[in-house]
Amino acid sequence: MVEAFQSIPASPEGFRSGFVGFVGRPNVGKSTLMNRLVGQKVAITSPVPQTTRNRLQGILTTDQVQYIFVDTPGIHKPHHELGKVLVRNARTAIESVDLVLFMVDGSVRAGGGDRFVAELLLRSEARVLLGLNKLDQQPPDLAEAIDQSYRELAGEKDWPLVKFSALDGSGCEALAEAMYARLEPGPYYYPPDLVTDQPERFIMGELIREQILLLTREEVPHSVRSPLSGWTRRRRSPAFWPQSMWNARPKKAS
Ligand SMILES: Nc1nc2c(ncn2[C@@H]2O[C@H](COP(=O)(O)OP(=O)(O)O)[C@@H](O)[C@H]2O)c(=O)[nH]1
Ligand SMILES: [Mg+2]
Repeated sequence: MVEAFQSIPASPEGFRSGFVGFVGRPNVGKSTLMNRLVGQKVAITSPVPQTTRNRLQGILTTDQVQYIFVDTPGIHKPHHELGKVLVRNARTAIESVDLVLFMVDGSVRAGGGDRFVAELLLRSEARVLLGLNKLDQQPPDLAEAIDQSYRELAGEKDWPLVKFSALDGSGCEALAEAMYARLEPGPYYYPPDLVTDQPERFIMGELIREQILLLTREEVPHSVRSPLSGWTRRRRSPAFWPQSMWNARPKKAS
């Protein structure tokens, strides 16, 4: 890892780079989009909200640009301790990126959750792109009304609207171009071949956590973690076998 960072080349003339924060209420498809753009699974996704706990960066480098996508935990009104931490992390993310992709679920109209996020963004200095995801599920007869419900969230500000589907990839190239247009000239922040800032060990732990969340639903708290103490690579098989079991932090007395 250290060696990799020592070998970051100088970026070519006219190269652009920047940090793009994916911000939005839970379940709009932030992690799915991250995986789609990076071209590999680096973020875990699930139909259950609040899967993303850590700030995870996915990296896409082309000849012209290096995007560092910051997958933030879904923002929603905090009802408990973990929720408050998630919102605080998302706020920090908003302030520390070059561009915010405010992601919404384009298959339904804007709701209270989206309004809560929009208000956070309106109170910040962030440069915002409004990203309408799940285009594959947008009913054509309601498209105009749905789009309008999200445009209204911007109030006085004129956030450009981009429509796409992270699931089937439609519109994702246009989205990448819209992001490119809003980034400044800059260096390689990471080696060009890196797809995430997280070590392999973390990604593997996350993939295990994803399966636990998928298979157990109600029975396991969302604070479940799966730290790996190590793994063994099996000969003639790409599979890794984790050597530790998942655990969950004990609940704080409320
Ligand atoms: N139909 C459809 N489903 C999507 C799309 N993007 C994400 N999803 C689904 O929405 C759910 C939540 O996605 P996820 O990426 O975990 O959302 P996050 O909480 O914002 O990170 C998952 O079941 C995804 O498969 C899309 O473009 N179209
Ligand atoms: Mg997520």
